[in-house]
Amino acid sequence: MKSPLLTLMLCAAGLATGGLETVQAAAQTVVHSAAQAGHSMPGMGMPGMDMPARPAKPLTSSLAVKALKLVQGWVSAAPPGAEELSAYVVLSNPGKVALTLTGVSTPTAGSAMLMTTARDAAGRESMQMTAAMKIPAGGTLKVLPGQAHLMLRKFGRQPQPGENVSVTLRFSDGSARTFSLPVRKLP
Ligand SMILES: [Cu+2]
Repeated sequence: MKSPLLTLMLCAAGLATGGLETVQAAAQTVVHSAAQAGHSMPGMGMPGMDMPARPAKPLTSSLAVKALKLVQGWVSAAPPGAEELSAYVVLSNPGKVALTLTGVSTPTAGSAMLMTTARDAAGRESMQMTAAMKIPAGGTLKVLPGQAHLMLRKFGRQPQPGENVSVTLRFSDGSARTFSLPVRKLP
């Protein structure tokens, strides 16, 4: 693990092919037992991983963050009983200043985190929590299936297809932007 913040997560697909070997050394290994639509992380008690449901401070956006464009964004509907949902966004940054996404929160879920996804040569998928995602000046950040996701956990009531989820993204310049993302069923 590169940082104590990073927690290696392994999907069920990886387990089926013996993927556990690759993560034995990780202090905090979490098994994703559900399909891609929703992650189930039984017994997940990792202090410090969770973000508060609502930011403590009023939200303000810098000009650079205000200029960000949401190219696309949605929340993947999960099967009944799933404890987690993935949200996806594509953000383009028309400005001359690079921005860094540092956090996510939503009133819909008790906690949320940024995660990257990687697939190894054997096709095993693993996920890692990450503290930052860069949006280059004049560039685009793609938080899309197979690359990354915003993981939302701890629902009072699971959001359903057709509903919208308000998702607040926070940035390293202290700014935040809130987007309303539709809940979509997986194809
Ligand atoms: Cu995940």
